[in-house]
Amino acid sequence: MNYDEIIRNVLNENRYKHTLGVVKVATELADRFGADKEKATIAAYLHDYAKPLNYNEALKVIEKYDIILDEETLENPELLHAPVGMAIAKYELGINDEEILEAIRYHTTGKENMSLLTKIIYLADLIEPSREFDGVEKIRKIAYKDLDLALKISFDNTIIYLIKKNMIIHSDTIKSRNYIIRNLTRGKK
Ligand code: DGI
Ligand code: FE
Ligand code: FE
Repeated sequence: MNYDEIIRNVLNENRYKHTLGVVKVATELADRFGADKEKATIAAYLHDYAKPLNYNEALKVIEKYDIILDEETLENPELLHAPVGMAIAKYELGINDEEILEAIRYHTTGKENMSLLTKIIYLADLIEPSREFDGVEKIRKIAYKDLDLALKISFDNTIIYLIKKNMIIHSDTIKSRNYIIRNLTRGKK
């Protein structure tokens, strides 16, 4: 399947450019940390497939494929595109690799015990070259050396951002951070 062509037809120019950046960084990180480069490429291409859908369109996909979601995801249109993207990848594009599906499903919040591929897609999404936010340079540098430390800083950043905006923090975001912190302290002992 030509994922580049699929995505170019689905996303607007900016979102397509973002996606190419995610593909680039995800393959670099896969190289660096020994993940499957082909899976990283496919997950990176497809991760924001559902981004252009509005809330009702997204909900329709969820209902059509009987995807069961928690309330925190359902009440937040920003979060919905990740599980919807997973459903479209699985049921409409025929992706049946569980690792790729997990990486798409959890690319926005992270999850407890993320696979290597999920960590790579989460970080690539955040640090691809067109991303600009305070602290992105620092995460960029650390990501190529220490994935877990880069993730910890990313979760901190996102949670601080959400608090400042008075937004609900998804429990997966909290759980991912807790899990990573346990891992990091264990590594130091
Ligand atoms: O789709 P992208 O823009 O490439 O990036 P993304 O899938 O990481 O989505 C980013 C948005 O998701 C951003 O506005 C912050 C938001 N977000 C991430 N974690 C949480 C969250 N929003 C809420 N409410 N709760 C979270 O835990
Ligand atoms: Fe996204
Ligand atoms: Fe993205």
